Amino acid sequence: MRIDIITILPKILDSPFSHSILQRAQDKGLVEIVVHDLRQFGSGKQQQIDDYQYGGGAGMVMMCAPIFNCIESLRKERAYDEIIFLTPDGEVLDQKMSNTLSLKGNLILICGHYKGIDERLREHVVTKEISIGSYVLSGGELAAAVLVDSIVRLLPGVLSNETSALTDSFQDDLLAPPVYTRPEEFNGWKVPDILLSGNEAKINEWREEQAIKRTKERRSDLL
Ligand code: 6GU
Repeated sequence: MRIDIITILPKILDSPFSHSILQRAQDKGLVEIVVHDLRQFGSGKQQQIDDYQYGGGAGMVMMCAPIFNCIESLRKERAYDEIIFLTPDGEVLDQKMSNTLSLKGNLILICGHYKGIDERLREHVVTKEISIGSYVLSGGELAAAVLVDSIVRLLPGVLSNETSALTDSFQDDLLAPPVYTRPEEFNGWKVPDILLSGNEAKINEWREEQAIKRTKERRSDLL
C-alpha cells in the first residue's frame, strides 16, 4: 500500500509514523507513507496556497490550484483508489471504514486548514470525506495520522500473532475485556482467580462475558 499525504504542516507528521508498529510496517515494505509539503505547489514568491473567500467572511480558503497540481503530479506516477479529504463534516471514521480502506492499494489524504478547501475540489477531485469524530481540530494532520494508524495496523504482516488485530476492541463490535499482568497481588489488589486457573475454556468464557458486560455498560450503541 502507498499513502500520500498533502499538508501545509509536514513537520506535524514527522513523528507519528516514525515509531513502533508504523515504522516497522514501512521497514518491512508493507506500506510506503510519503508526506508532501503543499507550499511547494503554491503560486508566486510567497508560495501562496490560500485566499479570501468569495462573498466575504472571516477565514481563508485553500485554493484549487496548489492541491490540484500536487495531486496531478502524483497521478502521473500511479493510479489512486481514493482521494480522501480530512474534514470535520466528513463521514465519521469507524473500524469498518478502516477495514475497507486497508484493502486499497494507493491513497491520497488531503489535510484541511482554515475554513477548508475550495468546494470545487470536493466536487471534482475528492472521492471520500472523513472526520475522526464530533469535535474540532486545528487542522487535518492529526486526523490523517489517526486514519493512517488505523489502516496500516490492519495490513497483513504488520501485527504479530499476539497483537493480532482480530482481538482488538471494535473488531467484533465488542470492547476488549480487562487484562492483568504480574504480580498476582499489588497493594492488596488481586488478579481474578479465573485468570490464574489455567483452564483455557473457562478463561475464554470469562473474557467473552466481560467484553459483553463492558460493552453494555460503556458503549451499548455497539450492540
Ligand atoms: Cl478530519 N479535521 C478537523 N480539522 N477537525 C476534525 C476532524 C478533521 N475530525 C474531527 N475533527
